[in-house]
Amino acid sequence: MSAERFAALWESLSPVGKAGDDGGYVRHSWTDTDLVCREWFVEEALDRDLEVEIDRNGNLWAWWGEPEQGGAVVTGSHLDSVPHGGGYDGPLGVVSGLLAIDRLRERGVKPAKPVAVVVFTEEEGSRFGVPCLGSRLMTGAFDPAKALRLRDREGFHLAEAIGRAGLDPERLGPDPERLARIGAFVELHIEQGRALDHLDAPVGVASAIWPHGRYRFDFTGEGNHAGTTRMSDRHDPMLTLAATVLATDEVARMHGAHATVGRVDVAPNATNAIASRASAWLDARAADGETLQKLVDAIRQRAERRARLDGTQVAMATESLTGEVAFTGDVSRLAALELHAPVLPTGAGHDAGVLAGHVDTAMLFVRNPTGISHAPQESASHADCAAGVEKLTDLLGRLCQ
Ligand code: HGY
Ligand code: MN
Ligand code: MN
Repeated sequence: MSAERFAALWESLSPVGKAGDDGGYVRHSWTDTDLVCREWFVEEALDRDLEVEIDRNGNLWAWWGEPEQGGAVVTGSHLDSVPHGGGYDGPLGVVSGLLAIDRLRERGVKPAKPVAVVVFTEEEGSRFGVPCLGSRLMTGAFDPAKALRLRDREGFHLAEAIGRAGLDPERLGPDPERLARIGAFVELHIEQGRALDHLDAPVGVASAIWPHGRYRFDFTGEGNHAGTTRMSDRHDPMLTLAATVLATDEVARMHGAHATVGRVDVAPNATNAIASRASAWLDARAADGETLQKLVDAIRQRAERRARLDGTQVAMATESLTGEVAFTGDVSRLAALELHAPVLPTGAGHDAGVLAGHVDTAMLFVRNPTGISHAPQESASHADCAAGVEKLTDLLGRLCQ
């Protein structure tokens, strides 16, 4: 696969959802932009004589062979992005999956098992707040009734959003039959770090995904006039929020973990009013579950201690929690042995992490020279992307024959 050939397919999708002059992408699930991305996928799949279907949770599947046969070798990823994210996180796995099918055919591979490319919906959780929602619903890892009540920042319910796309919200839920038909899942993804750059390797194999959780902190205080309220009379939730953000940074460093507050919401959010309430979302990740729990407990305790000082109240709710994923199955071992590529862990979550609990799963990473992700500066050379397609083709070829 040449870099030029990879670029040809890549550039047929890359203009979709590019937002503003920062070069970032805004591709949120079930929006018009997402529907254009989904149409792009369907067209590319039909151009390859693949059978396209949308499952009860809105995930898209493009089949080479009959799914009913079982033991399917599935690859793919997601097309949604974080707000103003990079263009490779997700789409690289989908484009590479389509090109790997082209390459398998060119190599004369006659699969003994069905092969599919999947697009999981709402992987980033950027619109409805739960990451890997499509794969979690399929595997029964998330309650469909709870999912229907999820709302985006404009108050739109998931049920309305998927209904608008023609799906029946009542059908949302576990899909054990579909899951049972998958023999192996391989997700190719841009590396969200610089390990491969440091190792001077274009492609790597995942060893593990760190456990990670998302938590919502709600701080309540006393709204009042910014100009007439004495400092000693205030109960300002912004102070408790600010102390919690600083504690997050300090505690994460002490635990050798990664913890971030990247999203806040303040009311009434007025220049001349002391906030009455504020919310902050914590993204916390650590190399093991015990460290993650200690990290989050320590942050919560620091928030509660500061709240007593400020005369405010704080409440923390867990929005999602994903345990550690170790890629130790046959498919990962095969990848590590046959692809002659370095093996490395990641702190980023993926649908592969959700499927790993049910199906023999592996992940391949493609070098990201900036190491940046979830931001417009995310990048990968098309030569490395082409190398990723070849390695993915190698692995899928071994798995489907
Ligand atoms: O947040 C993550 O780790 C993933 O990119 N959704
Ligand atoms: Mn991501
Ligand atoms: Mn991703």
